Amino acid sequence: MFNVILFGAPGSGKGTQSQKIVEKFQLKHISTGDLLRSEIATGTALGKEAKQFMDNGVLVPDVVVIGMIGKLIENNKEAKGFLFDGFPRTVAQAEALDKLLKLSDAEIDVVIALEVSEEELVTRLLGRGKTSGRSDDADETIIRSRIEEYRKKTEAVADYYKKFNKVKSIEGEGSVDEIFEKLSAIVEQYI
Ligand code: B4P
Repeated sequence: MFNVILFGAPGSGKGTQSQKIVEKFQLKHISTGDLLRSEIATGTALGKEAKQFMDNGVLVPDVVVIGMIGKLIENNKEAKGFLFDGFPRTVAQAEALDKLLKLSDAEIDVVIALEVSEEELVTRLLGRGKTSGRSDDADETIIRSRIEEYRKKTEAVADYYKKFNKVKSIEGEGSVDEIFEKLSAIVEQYI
């Protein structure tokens, strides 16, 4: 089993590149952002709780997100591998993920970090906000809060995996295809 985390700030291209990578390498895509938005769209209790956090640009509590992931890994044991997109976002989530994978005798093989400047992140997210209908993309103040959450809580996740020598960083600015080529070259070293 091959497991990869696509890591980066909000708007760094995780969702965009994940779709291409899972298609090329036949991995199971796990995006906590997509899962939470689907809970909101169907009006579940979990979705109602998550919405309050997401609309304010802050992270959803670890316990909510970790519970969701546990079920998914359990239900997809036959997968060739997982691509985690937007998860883990805190060190507690990273530690929980390691434990969950260990139950299947698996581990994270590589964390690929997309490096993008803050101004480019804001430009991209405001651009997406014009058409996506996502309330967290519509307002620059909320976008800046999300980036601050990333600096305060999520950057430490890269440090956690650096201790195990699992992080590869790539420049996340340039065309979608150029970045995809760089990402694919890294994944090919492991598959
Ligand atoms: P997510 O859904 O994970 O989304 P994201 O970080 O905003 O964006 P992503 O990085 O995937 O977007 P992309 O660049 O592809 O999170 C949303 C919220 O959910 C969080 O704020 C949080 O509240 C909650 N949440 C999710 N996971 C959680 C967790 N584990 N724990 C707690 N809370 C959690 O796309 C951005 C734009 O850039 C697009 O318009 C795209 O077209 C464009 N773009 C992409 N690549 C480009 C390129 N190379 N050049 C130009 N534009 C590009």
